[in-house]
Amino acid sequence: MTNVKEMEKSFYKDVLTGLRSVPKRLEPKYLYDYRGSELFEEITKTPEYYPTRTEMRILKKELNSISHYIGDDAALIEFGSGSSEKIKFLLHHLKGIKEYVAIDISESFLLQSVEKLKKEHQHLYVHTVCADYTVPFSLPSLKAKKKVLFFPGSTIGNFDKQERKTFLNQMSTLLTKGDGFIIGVDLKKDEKLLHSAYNDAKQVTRAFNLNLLQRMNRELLANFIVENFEHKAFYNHEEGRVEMHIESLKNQLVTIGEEEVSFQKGETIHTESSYKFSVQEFQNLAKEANFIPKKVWTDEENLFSVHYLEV
Ligand code: AVI
Repeated sequence: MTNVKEMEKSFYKDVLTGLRSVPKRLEPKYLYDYRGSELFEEITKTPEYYPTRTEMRILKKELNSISHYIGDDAALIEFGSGSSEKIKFLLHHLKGIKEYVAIDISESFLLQSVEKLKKEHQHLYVHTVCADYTVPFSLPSLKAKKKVLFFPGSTIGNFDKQERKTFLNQMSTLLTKGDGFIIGVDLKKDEKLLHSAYNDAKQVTRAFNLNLLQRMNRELLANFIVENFEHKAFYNHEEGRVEMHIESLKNQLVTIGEEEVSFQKGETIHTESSYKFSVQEFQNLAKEANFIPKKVWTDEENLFSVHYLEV
């Protein structure tokens, strides 16, 4: 597990390394400070951002089938916040979930959202783990017979090739035979739909991306002038991913702590990749990490998929 102080130190180090590399890049996990997490929640409610809504529809439609795979005495272990409609829905309808573990990088967001869940589900054992799940960590000891990991929202798409391999391998080592993994995976689709999902009319995604500059100003005493930068998101066909960048609108010098970083006009910071997969592509990845694909649920338009894997 990584504690908060260590996370702050590595944020500074990673920012300097990332902004001095060519091309400039920052890890997407840094988009999620408290404000970033709030903005992400807002994105999920925009009409253009179909993944959250579609995944929720799949969970509702397939509740009986999901219940069958989860069984009657399971601990559901969620990566991400405990505030989403999805987890509330599953905890409310699946009586086989006896225990819930919420794992999130943002401690304040995690504690606040889990507090509400505890009140609503007084008979549920609830655990919180503040951790960066992209690095190894351990689970608290659990009472339930079976562990089921829950990784909704296609966050797997935000990992690069090596990271997703490491992540899936790590997940399979947290489990023993018969345990399960429910994972949401965004599907390849029409580029126009993808483009508008990451360039919403209300510009919430823009605010989410540019919040990273404000976060560096707040936490690292940087002096980014936000107006001098712009949000840029597009589908990279060859790579099969939506890329999100922050573009510098002029030549400029920015101070971060004691250090200076220069930007050329048009130069970008690559802040996030969001890979899209076919069902087959994802199942192949899962198999490489020793998972057995047991079931896949999709919506009528084939926008999104939810997979049930076993070890
Ligand atoms: C969290 N993750 C799956 C989102 C995505 O679609 O890649 C993050 C996001 N970035 C911009 N909009 C949403």
